[in-house]
Amino acid sequence: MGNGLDLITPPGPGGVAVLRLNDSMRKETLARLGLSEVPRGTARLVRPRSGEEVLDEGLLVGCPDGSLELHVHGSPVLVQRLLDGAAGPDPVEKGKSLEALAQERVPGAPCSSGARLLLDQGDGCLHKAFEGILAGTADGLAQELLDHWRVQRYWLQPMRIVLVGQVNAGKSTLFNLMIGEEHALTSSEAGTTRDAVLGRGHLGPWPVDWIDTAGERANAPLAVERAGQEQARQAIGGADLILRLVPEGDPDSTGSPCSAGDVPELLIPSRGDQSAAPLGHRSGDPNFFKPIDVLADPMMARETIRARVLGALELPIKWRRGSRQAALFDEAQALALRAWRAGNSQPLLDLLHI
Ligand SMILES: Nc1nc2c(ncn2[C@@H]2O[C@H](COP(=O)(O)OP(=O)(O)O)[C@@H](O)[C@H]2O)c(=O)[nH]1
Ligand SMILES: [Mg+2]
Repeated sequence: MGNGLDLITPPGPGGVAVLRLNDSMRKETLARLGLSEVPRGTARLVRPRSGEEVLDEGLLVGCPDGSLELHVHGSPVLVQRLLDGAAGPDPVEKGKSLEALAQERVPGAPCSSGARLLLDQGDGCLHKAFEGILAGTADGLAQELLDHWRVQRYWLQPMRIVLVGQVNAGKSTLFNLMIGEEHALTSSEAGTTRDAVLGRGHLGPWPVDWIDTAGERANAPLAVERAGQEQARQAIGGADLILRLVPEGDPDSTGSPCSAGDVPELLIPSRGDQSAAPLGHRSGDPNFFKPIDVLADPMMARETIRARVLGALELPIKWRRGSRQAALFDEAQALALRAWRAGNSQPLLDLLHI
């Protein structure tokens, strides 16, 4: 089998890696990575996948000569995952043990808790647990693994929170606060943030990828700003939560131009300095609290966001995992356990290559 993707930037760590799609396998490669064509001379923000897992956010570029290029972050681990993903069958089908799968994901873990979890499974903890479950000697363990997966999966795949709201709602100011550095351009000039910007932060024990988006202005005057809004809609597709900032005193700020599907949305009143009448009273919505004021009281704003986001995702404020404890590390494992509970052991047997 040929390569679906060729790396055309030098191998090794780099800011950006460029992968060219092999023309003869273009259709299969796009399908394997969960992507679709882009017209010649255009580019689109995309999230290539390996099975259920989103590998990265990058650009799919339709080059003037008709070829397609994928521009992604230049980590060697990521590039290898993309090359593997484009090459075809997933690792389970290739016959890798659970231990090997866990070990190879350690370098890509987004936090030390995730890396430790993977190291334990690399030592065989999950394998033993699955054997016990299949043998009927591990009462309650399947439920415990599933309960923990709901929470611990964010140690392996940071939660993605997209900031949306009208222009000047304070999205970029909050984004900078949550990632702890000046990153996104903030300005009172409406329409300053034109691209979706991604930054890593933490909420309690959980790594978070924050995505700052262009504001929502109907009839945005510049094509580049409209393109930014399109990026926002795409970013929402794979998000765990939409955080909508609603500036105080904004009469029609509860409209929802972004189509969110089943992604939960959290409303946070923002720019508390502007309020004449608190929005919470006006809307009658019990979910509205005192607005945050990121400039006047950043600590309180951070604390409010942490409490409300963790609450919305039903996550605990603190979480400790016992050492050498079995844990799921892939959605396919959760699916296999659910199938087992429904009376079908085959997916679980497949994971153990029995
Ligand atoms: N007083 C006050 N000003 C804010 C707050 N958040 C943002 N701003 C200001 O509002 C303007 C727009 O903020 P920005 O973050 O760029 O909004 P965005 O368009 O939603 O990204 C900037 O001048 C910010 O300094 C806040 O909580 N309080
Ligand atoms: Mg902005």
